[in-house]
Amino acid sequence: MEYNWQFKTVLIGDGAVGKTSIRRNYMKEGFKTTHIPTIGVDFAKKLINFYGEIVRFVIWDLAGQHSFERVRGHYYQGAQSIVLVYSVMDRESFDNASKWLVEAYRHLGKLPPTAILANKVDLRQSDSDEDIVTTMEGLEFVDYFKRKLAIPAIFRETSALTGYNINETFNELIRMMMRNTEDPPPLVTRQESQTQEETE
Ligand SMILES: Nc1nc2c(ncn2[C@@H]2O[C@H](COP(=O)(O)OP(=O)(O)O)[C@@H](O)[C@H]2O)c(=O)[nH]1
Ligand SMILES: [Mg+2]
Repeated sequence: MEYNWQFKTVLIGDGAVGKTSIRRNYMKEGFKTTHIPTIGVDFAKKLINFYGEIVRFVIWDLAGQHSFERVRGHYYQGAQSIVLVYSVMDRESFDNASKWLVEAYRHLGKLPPTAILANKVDLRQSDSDEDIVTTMEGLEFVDYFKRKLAIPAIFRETSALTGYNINETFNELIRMMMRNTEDPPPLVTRQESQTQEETE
């Protein structure tokens, strides 16, 4: 099948924050996942009918953090967007978020459109005693980062368990990548109510 857009996005963030779960929730049926053992990466691809535009969307996902040291160059190469995930239940993963952005910057130079996701918000109510990362902290971090690096970034609180904000995030990211592409094909905007998905 023909497509007029091709986008690669990379998932980054500490282990166990929910990167793979987010990818799985978004991709559901229709996506084909391929494991590349030599570089420790799963990549999943899908053709998406995005308001009449056919998009080949590829998401790279580390299969086990340990192999990352060897592959980071490959991993980042050609990424048109970044999804940085931390868990609101794991403060260390939030504290490490800026390190991940610095690393992405080192490999990509100017950063592409970036989604910063505060995941596992479904667990927030249940453990009120814990040191849970607040919405305000997330917003402040993303504001600071946007001002400092002048890149298009969005902040969303998500749950890979319930699917909260998952489709919305990737739709917004595709929109940002389209806007960020030089000499894009003409974008036909149909009614912005629904995204249809098709298998490759
Ligand atoms: N309650 C809840 N659990 C989640 C969520 N996202 C991931 N998990 C769980 O957290 C663990 C790590 O998730 P995984 O996707 O493997 O994290 P990764 O290492 O970042 O890819 C798994 O047990 C998931 O089921 C979420 O949004 N809510
Ligand atoms: Mg994973």
